[in-house]
Amino acid sequence: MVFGKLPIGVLLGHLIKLRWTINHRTSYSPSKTLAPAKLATSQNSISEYAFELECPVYLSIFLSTQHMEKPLLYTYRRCPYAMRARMALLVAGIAFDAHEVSLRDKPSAMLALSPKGSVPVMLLPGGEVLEQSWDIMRWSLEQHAVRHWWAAAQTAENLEWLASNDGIFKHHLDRYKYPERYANADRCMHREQALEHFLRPLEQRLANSEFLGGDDACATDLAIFPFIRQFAAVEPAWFAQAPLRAIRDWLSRWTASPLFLQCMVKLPAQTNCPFPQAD
Ligand SMILES: N[C@@H](CCC(=O)N[C@@H](CS)C(=O)NCC(=O)O)C(=O)O
Repeated sequence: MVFGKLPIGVLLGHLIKLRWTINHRTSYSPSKTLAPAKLATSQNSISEYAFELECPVYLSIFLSTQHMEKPLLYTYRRCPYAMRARMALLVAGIAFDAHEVSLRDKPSAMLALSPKGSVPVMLLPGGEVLEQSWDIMRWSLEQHAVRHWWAAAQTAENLEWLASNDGIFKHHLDRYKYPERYANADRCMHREQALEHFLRPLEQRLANSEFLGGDDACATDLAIFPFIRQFAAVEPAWFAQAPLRAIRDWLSRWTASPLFLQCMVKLPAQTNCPFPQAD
C-alpha cells in the first residue's frame, strides 16, 4: 500500500518521527548578555499548531524537510528584518532557497511553520524553524568563518543599539512613515523623537568609527542600516540636510555595497528560488 509514492511503512516511520519532533520541540532562551535589550528571539521545530490545524500541510512540509539540502527562507524584499537576514546569509556564503512572500497572501506552508505570520522565517534541513531575523543572523554568522561579524555585535553597547533600533526607533519610524495608520500620530513629532532618542546618539557613535563594529563591519551594522534607509526615504530632502553627516556616509556606503545590491535582487513572487541568484 502506498501513500502517493511513499510506502506505508516509510510513512508510519515519518509519523513517529513527526510526533517525536513535536514532543521534543526545542525552546530557546535568550542569552544573558541580551539582558538590557528585549530582543525578539524564538526557535521552534515545525509548529504543533499546524499539526493540529492542518495536518496535511504539516505532513508535507515535514516530509520535504527530510530531503532538503539548503535552508528555505520566507522573505519579503522590502522588509528591513528580511534584508538583515538575507545579508547575513550572503556574508556567511550560505546558499539557500528564497521564497518571496506576498504579505497580503501569505503561503500556508509558511504559516504552518510560523503562525505569527511575519517574515523572515527560515526552515532548516531537518525541520528546525527560525522565526526571528536576529536568530537567522546568529545561525548564519556563528557557523562559518565569519564569526567576527557576530562576535563584535555581542558587546553590551551594540546589543543596546540593536534593542533601541528594534524598539524606540522602529516605534517612531512607523508613525513617521505611516501616520495615517495610528490614531493622532503627528509625523513631525515622531521624526523629532527618532532624532533625539536614536539618530543623534548614533551620529555621535558613527563619527568615531566607520562601522558599529569599529574598523570592521559587524552584525549590528547589517541589522540597523535597513531601518535608517527607510527613515531616510520618507523625506529625502529633510534627511539630506539634517545634522547627520556620519549616518548619511555610513548609509551610502552600505546601500552602494555589492552585498546590499545582491540582497535586493528581485525574485519572482510566491515560488522558491535559489539565492543568491546566478548572474
Ligand atoms: N521581530 C521580527 C519582526 C519581523 C516583522 O515584523 N516583519 C514584518 C515585515 S517588515 C512582517 O512580516 N509583518 C507582518 C505583516 O505585515 O503582515 C523579526 O525580527 O524577524
